[in-house]
Amino acid sequence: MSTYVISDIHGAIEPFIQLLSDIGFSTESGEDELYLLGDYADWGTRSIETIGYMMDLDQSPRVHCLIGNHDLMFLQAIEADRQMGFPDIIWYEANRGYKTWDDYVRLSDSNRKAIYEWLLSLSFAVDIMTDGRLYMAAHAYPYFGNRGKLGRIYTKNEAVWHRARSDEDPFRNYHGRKKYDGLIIGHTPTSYYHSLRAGKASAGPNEVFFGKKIIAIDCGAKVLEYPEFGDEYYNARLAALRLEDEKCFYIR
Ligand SMILES: [Mn+2]
Repeated sequence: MSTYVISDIHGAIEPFIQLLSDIGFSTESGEDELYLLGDYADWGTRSIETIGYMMDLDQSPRVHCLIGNHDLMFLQAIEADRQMGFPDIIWYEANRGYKTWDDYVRLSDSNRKAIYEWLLSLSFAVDIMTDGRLYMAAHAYPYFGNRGKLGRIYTKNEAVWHRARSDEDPFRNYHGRKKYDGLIIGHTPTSYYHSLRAGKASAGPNEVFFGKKIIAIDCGAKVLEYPEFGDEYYNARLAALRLEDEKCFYIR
């Protein structure tokens, strides 16, 4: 049994399906587990299709979907639209959600309701135990719900938005009983962490980043449809990390 983690698909549905094929993950057979750390939507033009695909995958008990900041913004736009008759314009302007929203409003009422309920159902963090190691996976930062003695409050907002530092122990303020070996996150492209470690101003490689307590896996797939981003575009990839042997699989 293997455990795979993928994050920040951002509408890149074709590379994602190819990556699943490359790692041999299927909901039809096998016993591997797949953790998806959020940001299914925005940037890529096939975001609604991507969300639909994730909703199907998520039917499997071996697939575990978390929420990202883009999925949360999408959810908040849906809720604003329901309450006020229009979505949050800031979400539109700043976060490349135009196409997601345009496609969403064209869906049938039942499909819109299904997306809304699926987004609402997503978790902010999950524990992953494998080979005697305990990880927490979240889109950006730990979240513990209301359980345990936390020492300080970890918020849902931080769980999807907060940028973990490459050298920090994100569990330093957690005083619960569990002993976490590491936090696995997406959200921040790994080139950022590699360039910080190298002390360079230019971007580092789009490779999975292994820090002391964090493992970052977002290899920048959000710009796969944007050649105008230059090097960022040419280096953009989608990564799958296999936890048991820390082998990384890449596709673009
Ligand atoms: Mn994100």
